[in-house]
Amino acid sequence: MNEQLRHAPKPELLTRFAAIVGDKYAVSDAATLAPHLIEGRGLYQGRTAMMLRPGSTEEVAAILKLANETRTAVVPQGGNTGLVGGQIPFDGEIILSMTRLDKIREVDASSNTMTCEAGVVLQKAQEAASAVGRLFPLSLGSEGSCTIGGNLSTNAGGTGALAYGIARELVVGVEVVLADGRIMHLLRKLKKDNTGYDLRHIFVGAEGTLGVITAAVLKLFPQPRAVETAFIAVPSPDAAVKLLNLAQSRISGTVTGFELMIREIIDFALKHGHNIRDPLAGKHPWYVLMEVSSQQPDGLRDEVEQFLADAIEQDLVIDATLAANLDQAKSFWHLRHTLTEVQKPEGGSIKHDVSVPVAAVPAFLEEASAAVTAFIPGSRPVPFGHVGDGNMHFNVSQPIGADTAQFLARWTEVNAVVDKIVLKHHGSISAEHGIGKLKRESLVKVKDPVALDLMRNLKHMLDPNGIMNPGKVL
Ligand code: FAD
Ligand code: 2HG
Ligand code: ZN
Repeated sequence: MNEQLRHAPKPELLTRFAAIVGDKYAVSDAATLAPHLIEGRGLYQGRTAMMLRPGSTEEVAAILKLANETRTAVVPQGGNTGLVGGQIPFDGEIILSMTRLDKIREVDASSNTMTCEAGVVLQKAQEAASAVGRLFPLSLGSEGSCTIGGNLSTNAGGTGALAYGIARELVVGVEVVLADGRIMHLLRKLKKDNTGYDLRHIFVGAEGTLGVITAAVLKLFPQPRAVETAFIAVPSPDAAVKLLNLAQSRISGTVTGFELMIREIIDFALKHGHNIRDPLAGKHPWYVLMEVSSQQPDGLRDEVEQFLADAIEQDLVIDATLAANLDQAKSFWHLRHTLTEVQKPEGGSIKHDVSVPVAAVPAFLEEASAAVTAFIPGSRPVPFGHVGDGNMHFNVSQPIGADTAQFLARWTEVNAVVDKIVLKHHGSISAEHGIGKLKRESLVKVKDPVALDLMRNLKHMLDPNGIMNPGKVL
C-alpha cells in the first residue's frame, strides 16, 4: 500500500472536497451514510467521514484532481449492489457516489445507440430504449437499483449475455475521469474506429480502480416482435446443455435466455419469496427458464411448442409450460431474479460465481457438489445461473441448524475446494461479479503472472498515487 495514502481525511480537507459539490451534496450524517456502508448480504461493513455526490463530470474531475494532489483515497459507488465488496470504503475512504449523474443524454434510434450518464439506473435505461422501439439487453436481478457506471465497471453479465453479450460488448464509447482529474472524451457512437489502442475497454471491468466512468454510449437492438418464455423441467444439467444446443440449432428465433436452476433453490423461492408460484406441478430435479425471441411476429409459439414436444420424446425434457401471456412470462423471470434474495433466510451462503466451458458444466456441478458435501456434511449446494454462458452461481447454503458465523468462517476453505475443480475444467473463479475485496487473494493464485504484472503496471501508470479504490482487485 502507498505509504502516503490518506484514507481518512482531516476536517479541513473534507471542507475543501465539500466545497466542490456544495454542502447539500457532501453527506456526513451517519443515518444517510449507513446504507452506503453495508453491502446487500451484510457481509461487509465499511466506514467513511464523507460521501460526495457530484452533479457533473466537471465536479468529478475537480474531486479527483484534489484527491490526487492530497493523496486522498476515493471509492466510486453506483447502486451499491455489487457482490464482491468493491463499492465499500473499508478504511475511511471518501465515497464518490455517482447517482446524481442520472441523465440519459440522448437516445439515437437510427444509430442504435443511447448515451447515458453513469448514475442512470439500468431499468431506466431499458425503459428509455423501449420507448423508441429499441432494446437495451443488459438484464440483472438488481436492475431496479444498479447503475450503468456500476454495470460497466463490473463488466456485468446477466441473463441477456447469451444472445447480446456482456456489458463490455454493449459499450460503444465512454467518458472517463482519470485519477489525476483529466477527462477522457471517448463518447463516440462509432462501431468502427481504429485510431490506435481501444482504451474504453481498460475501464470496463476495472471496478473503479483506474478511473471514474461518468458517461457511456451504449448499443441498442431492435425490440423483438415475438417472445416466448418457457419454464422447463429437465432431468439433469447434461440434458439442459443438450437442450440448449438443440434450441440454438433448431428454432428459427434466437435463444435470448437460458437459465438453469436446481430444485432446492426453487424450494427456497417458494418458501421465502414474494408472489412466487411453482410454474409446474410436481417436483423435478432441475429447471430451465428459456426465452426465445424473433423478428417474425407469427409462428414462434407453434415452433417452440413443437420443439418442446420433440425434446420430451428425446428425454431431454420432463415437463414444460409456455407462458400464456406477458404477465406469466414476467412471473417466471420474477422467480429467477429473486434467487439471490431467497438464499438469505436459509442462513449463511458461500458463493462461487464461476464459469467453465459450457460442455463442462454438468461434470463441474457433479464434482463440486460431491466435494463440498463431503467437505462439510449437510451443506446444501444450490447452483443456478447462466448455463448458456457456462456461468453457474455455485452457492452453498449452510447445513440446516448450523451456526452461521462458524459456517461463513470456512468461506476460503470451501472456495479452495470448488476453485480447484473450476481450474481443472479450465474455468474462471470470477465469471461476472468481479474481484473487489472478496477475491483479491484468490486472484493472485490463479491469474497468469505476466498478465498480473501488466495489470499492476497499468494501475501504476493510470493511478500512480493509488487513490482509486485502494485494496480492491489488486
Ligand atoms: P456498485 O455496487 O455501486 O459498484 C460496483 C463496482 O463498480 C465497485 O467496485 C465500484 O467502485 C465500481 N463503480 C461503480 N460505479 C462506478 C463508476 N461510475 N466508475 C468507476 N467505477 C464505478 N451481476 C452480474 O454481473 N450479473 C447478474 O446477473 C447479477 N445479478 C444480481 C442480482 C442481485 C439481486 C444483486 C444484488 C446483484 C447482482 N449482480 C449481478 C451484481 C451487481 O448488481 C452488478 O455488479 C452491478 O453491475 C453493480 O452495479 P452498481 O451500480 O450497483 O455498482
Ligand atoms: C444472478 O445471476 C446474480 O442472479 C447473483 O449474478 C447470483 O446470488 C448470486 O450469487
Ligand atoms: Zn449471475
